[in-house]
Amino acid sequence: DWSNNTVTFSPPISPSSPGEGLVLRPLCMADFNRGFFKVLSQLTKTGDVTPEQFAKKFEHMKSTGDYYVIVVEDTNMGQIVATATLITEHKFIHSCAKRGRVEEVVVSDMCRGKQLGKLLVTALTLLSKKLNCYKVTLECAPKNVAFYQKFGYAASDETYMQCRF
Ligand code: 16G
Repeated sequence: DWSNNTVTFSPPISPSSPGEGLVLRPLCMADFNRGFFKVLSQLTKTGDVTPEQFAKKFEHMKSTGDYYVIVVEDTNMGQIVATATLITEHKFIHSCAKRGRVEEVVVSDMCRGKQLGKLLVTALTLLSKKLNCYKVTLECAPKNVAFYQKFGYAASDETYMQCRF
């Protein structure tokens, strides 16, 4: 069982079979024209990103080897319907370990109820383990805490702080 038994899928979808007419794969350049930003805009402000800006940023991310941006495409529509990213951050601590960060988990409102969020988070959490991250973390809205708990995430006694510009 690919998902390591604790998380169950019914119907039994998996990364290689995410559902009828759907495919799960890494982000590619052409996804700019498949509504990738439209999906991201359901999470937060994306700004008006040009194709050139997207290409430059994406090339940079790929060159680091630390960005695992995955998408679900509706192949009939040729549209991205969900996305999530795993980033590995390099550390000196923990014997020069890596820490995983799960970011930008979004499922299009058109595609809710298909277990896609569950699929993406399970896949990236397992990937972080495979990549030998000593921990994997995420920030989420209070209403999503119960969702992430299903995958083994727990609130820590550390406080998340930020300084916004
Ligand atoms: C959520 C996202 C985070 C994203 C942030 C954007 C998950 C698990 N968390 O916290 O990755 O960067 O929203 O919000 O998807 P912001 O625009 O207020 O920074």
